[in-house]
Amino acid sequence: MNIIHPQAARYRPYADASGGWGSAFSVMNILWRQQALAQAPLALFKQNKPDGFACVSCAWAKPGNPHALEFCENGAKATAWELTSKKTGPDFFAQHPVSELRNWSDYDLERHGRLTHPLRFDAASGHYQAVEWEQAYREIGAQLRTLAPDSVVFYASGRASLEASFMWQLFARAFGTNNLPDSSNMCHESTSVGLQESIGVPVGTVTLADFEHTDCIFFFGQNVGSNSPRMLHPLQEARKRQVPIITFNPIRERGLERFVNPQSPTEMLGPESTIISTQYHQVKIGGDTAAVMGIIKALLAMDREASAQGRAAVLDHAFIAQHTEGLDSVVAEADGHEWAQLERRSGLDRGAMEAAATVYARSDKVMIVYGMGMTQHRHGVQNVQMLVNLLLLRGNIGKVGAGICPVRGHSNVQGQRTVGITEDPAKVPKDKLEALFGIQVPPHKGLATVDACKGILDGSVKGFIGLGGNFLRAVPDTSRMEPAWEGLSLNVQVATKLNRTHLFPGSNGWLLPCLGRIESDRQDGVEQVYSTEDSTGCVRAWKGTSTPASEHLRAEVAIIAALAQATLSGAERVPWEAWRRDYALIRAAIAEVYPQIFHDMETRMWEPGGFHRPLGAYERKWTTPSGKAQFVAPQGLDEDDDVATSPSRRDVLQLMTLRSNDQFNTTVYGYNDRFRGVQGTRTVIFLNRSDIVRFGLAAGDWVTVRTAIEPEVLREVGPLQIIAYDIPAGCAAAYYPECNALVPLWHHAERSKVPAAKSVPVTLRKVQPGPADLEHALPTKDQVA
Ligand SMILES: Nc1nc2c(c(=O)[nH]1)N[C@H]1C(S)=C(S)[C@@H](COP(=O)(O)OP(=O)(O)OC[C@H]3O[C@@H](n4cnc5c(=O)[nH]c(N)nc54)[C@H](O)[C@@H]3O)O[C@H]1N2
Ligand SMILES: Nc1nc2c(c(=O)[nH]1)N[C@H]1C(S)=C(S)[C@@H](COP(=O)(O)OP(=O)(O)OC[C@H]3O[C@@H](n4cnc5c(=O)[nH]c(N)nc54)[C@H](O)[C@@H]3O)O[C@H]1N2
Ligand SMILES: [Mo]
Repeated sequence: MNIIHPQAARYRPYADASGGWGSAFSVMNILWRQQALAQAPLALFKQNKPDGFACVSCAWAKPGNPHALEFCENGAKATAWELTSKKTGPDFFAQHPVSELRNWSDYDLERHGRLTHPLRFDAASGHYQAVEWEQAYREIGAQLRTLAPDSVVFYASGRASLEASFMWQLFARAFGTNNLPDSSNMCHESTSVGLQESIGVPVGTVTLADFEHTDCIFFFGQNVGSNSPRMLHPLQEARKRQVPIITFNPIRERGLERFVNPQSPTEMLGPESTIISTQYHQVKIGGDTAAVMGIIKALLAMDREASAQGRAAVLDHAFIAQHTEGLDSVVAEADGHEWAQLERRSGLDRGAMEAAATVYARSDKVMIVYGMGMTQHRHGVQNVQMLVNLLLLRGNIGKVGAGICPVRGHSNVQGQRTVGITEDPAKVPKDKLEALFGIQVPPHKGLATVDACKGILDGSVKGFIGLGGNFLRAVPDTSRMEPAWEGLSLNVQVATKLNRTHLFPGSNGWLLPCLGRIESDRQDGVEQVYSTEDSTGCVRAWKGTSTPASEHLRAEVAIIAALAQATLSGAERVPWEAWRRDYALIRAAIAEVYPQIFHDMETRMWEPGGFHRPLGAYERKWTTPSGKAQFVAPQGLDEDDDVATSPSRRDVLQLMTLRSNDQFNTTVYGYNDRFRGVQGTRTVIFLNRSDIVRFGLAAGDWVTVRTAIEPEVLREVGPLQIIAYDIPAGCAAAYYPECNALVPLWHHAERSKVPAAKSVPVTLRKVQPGPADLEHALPTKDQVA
């Protein structure tokens, strides 16, 4: 069953800038609703500060010299959500059987508050019941030992600290498997694959300091106002220096248009807002490869003309000759496409692409920021590589103020990969791990997210342990995954809040409640600190300060140590218990395994802003097989091979699944998407006016949405209410995770296997929602307050 609670939409285009009073009200509102006023306001002063905690929301860099209040609207919501005084304890579970909770919305499940006790699912009664920690560890360990190592999946969601993550991968490998999927498999794996091949590093090359020196910023498919709002401050500063910002996005995201700094009294009281984007190009969904090809075509034309007229070159030929390889293939592609073709594929006119090229050519230091609008496509890796191609043309990598800037999702998702969470044993220092810890790293690849899902579907995966996350709700193909998930013989979830994944416990389901990162972590009475790596490769230390939600909570490090001890034979040489008592010992081990990155970590992690991990590309040392940065020609301009086979089908729209301004992934804070003008609902679909009319529909009508590929499998979501929106014809948008049932598991990016959640071919069917549906249609007061 795909859980969806239709609610009638109220829609009024948002007239204000992002930030501003709307943002301040929204923060106050959630503090109130979550009954978080006891701890959260104080905690907010510690957020992203040297003596405080790393925001549990996004991965954007935290400056070394923070503002008095270094947080954004959505970071404050995340803090309130974690520090809520509401509890979901044993009495809650005694009252509500799991079968009943399956009818609850994501919002209702999480807003009930923090999990307080370790719980085991009791199949006979259908309820979760409280157990003692020691019993949980013992029984989980015993059950794990009965399973073949490669039939167990160790998932990590990208929040856990470097310390916990390092222990996690060691636990999995000591157990005998590389089955280490993490949330980046649904997120920036296209980046890891694409950048590694193009410039020899799997991560971005831009740091916060680059924003102070850049003279042009491109934005592709990233919604800064909702998903990394703290970045609006450096953007605003850049705009004050007249730095042009050129955006490519199918919809006009408010945060990319105008911003009022909610922490500036003069801006809050005055009429001024900062215009963020100086050019805004509403590219078609999946049209970016064509758009960038158009920019490159225009640059080549300018360069040829300059050369013919004896003027200074437009391309950086010296850089290209010394540092790169493969330009010819890209030039051939650009020459091989007519403008009309590029216009049709991108949805932009030639003038728009030339305008972007002109500003690009005028600027010495250009950076490109991008997000899920690029990576979550069938050609997600190619999209990323096209951006690198554009940067390389004028030497915009390895130069202050320039570079590539993927905006990572979770606060430590990048760091988890750095300390070994990956399914590919070739990416970890196998010899060191084996010599230091007396383990055998399995030589064969393990399962990443999509393959783990396949294993769950075909029954070969039998055990699943999740370190955070709401896996079952975040992955594609909900309607096929949920029943298959029940076939798991062991299902262990380490979590802070109840979510839908927990409601499919299988025969042995465990729910282990952990401390959040904002909470003070004391082991045997001694305060512990932890570390993370942000989106710009900066590693730094943090400390939780608030009183834990329950005395029964355990730290993630402690849970992993205990599970490992209960499961493994003890023949390996991992000092689990000593590590639990003193996290500095874990950091020492990390530094021993990865000395180049983490040497002297214990002192360097306290430097203002943290220390930056060394990156070859930053210094123009290209760790690619050729020793050069690689231009990579795209295979074609088509967004999606699945749909390209049926160009005659004009009833098919490309659907992107988006986050609202009131959610963190599958955590739904509320039902307002303020910047997009939607109030009181998430069951909407944004459509272009011509498409609405063409299909004989009207704004306000209800439709079901059906996946238009693989017709033998029915994938359908609805009813959703139509909002007429400023979105290119042929494109549609609706919310994630409600629409995940529409994404076929196999519909993922080539090579990176990131689910193509931003381009799902769909058709619409008008429906009249019946009275049963409308029972849920009126949002409760609480939801819209
Ligand atoms: N408050 C908050 N912050 C978050 C999160 C959250 O849910 N809430 N999630 C975190 C995580 S894990 C991640 S990965 C990031 C996600 O942050 P984003 O990368 O911003 O992800 P999305 O919200 O999915 O939005 C993607 C943007 O891409 C655009 N887009 C879609 N398709 C295309 C396309 O084909 N071309 C172009 N050019 N644009 C396109 C959409 O219109 C949208 O603006 O944010 C992190 N931060
Ligand atoms: N259709 C579609 N699907 C998508 C996406 C999309 O854009 N469209 N985006 C994808 C992306 S980019 C991502 S990253 C995924 C992520 O999707 P999710 O798995 O939803 O990510 P989380 O925010 O990690 O999961 C939330 C849960 O983590 C638990 N949690 C919170 N804090 C902690 C903590 O400190 N420790 C522990 N152990 N648990 C904690 C809580 O129980 C909470 O319910 O979704 C992906 N799925
Ligand atoms: Mo993500």
